[in-house]
Amino acid sequence: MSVPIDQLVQEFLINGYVVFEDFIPTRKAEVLHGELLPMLEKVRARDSRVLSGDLDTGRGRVTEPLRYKIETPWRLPFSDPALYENATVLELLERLWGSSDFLMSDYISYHPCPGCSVMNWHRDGELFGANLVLPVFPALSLKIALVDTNEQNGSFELLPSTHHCGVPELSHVPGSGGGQELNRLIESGRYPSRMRLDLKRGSAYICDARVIHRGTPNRSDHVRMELDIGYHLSWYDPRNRPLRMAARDFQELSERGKQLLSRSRRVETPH
Ligand SMILES: O=C(O)CCC(=O)C(=O)O
Repeated sequence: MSVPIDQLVQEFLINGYVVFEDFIPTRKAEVLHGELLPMLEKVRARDSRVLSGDLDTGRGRVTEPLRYKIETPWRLPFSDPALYENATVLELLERLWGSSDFLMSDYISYHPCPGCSVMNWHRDGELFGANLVLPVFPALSLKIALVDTNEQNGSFELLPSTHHCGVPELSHVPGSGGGQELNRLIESGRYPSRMRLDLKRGSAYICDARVIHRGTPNRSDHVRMELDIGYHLSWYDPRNRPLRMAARDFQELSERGKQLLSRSRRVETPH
């Protein structure tokens, strides 16, 4: 984490992604992994496309065959400020967005399990209009690898710098199925910049939501688990379910934490 902030800003603006090596210690990643495994078992057992289950023990859904998404409960080890309030990450976001008026939008984890297949090439963030390209998308996620990621377990594959590409032919509304056309285009052409983000357990990355990317097949014997912490500029509505936390937990946050989580839903029992 000793890369100068100016360099991180430039790398992100040019490549559309940035990596934080050794973002958390391996041991911390192992503990998070261990907490999530039984939650994943519950979500897998239901195998429902509809979000279901108890937040504390495993609320989630299947997004594609053998790919699961789980909501993160606000309790330790997940509520550790080292995960969501990292000074370098917050400074990077502030520099990229030119504002400190941003919030945490959601907190989830992804679980591509052994046997899952390749995804369509797609974008997670829509273009706001044909040929209109904002320098940085107003919602960005910090993804923390909880296992080493590699070709065997289906690491994230991307076409760097494609967030700059606003031609309507490469647009689709995320989640609309329009990604099939984009997938056909990429699969039938020559794009030598194609690369994988192979990360060490505990390393993290942020990728602009418009970068063209996909998850690849998991041919290993283990889940390629990652935590995903979403941030967004306050004017942008990421249409996520608000984070739920006990009112007393909110009171214990730092001042910055209170600002980041100011749109969380305070409840008696968060489950
Ligand atoms: O498996 C991955 O890392 C990528 C997942 C992905 O592209 C998505 O959920 O939009």
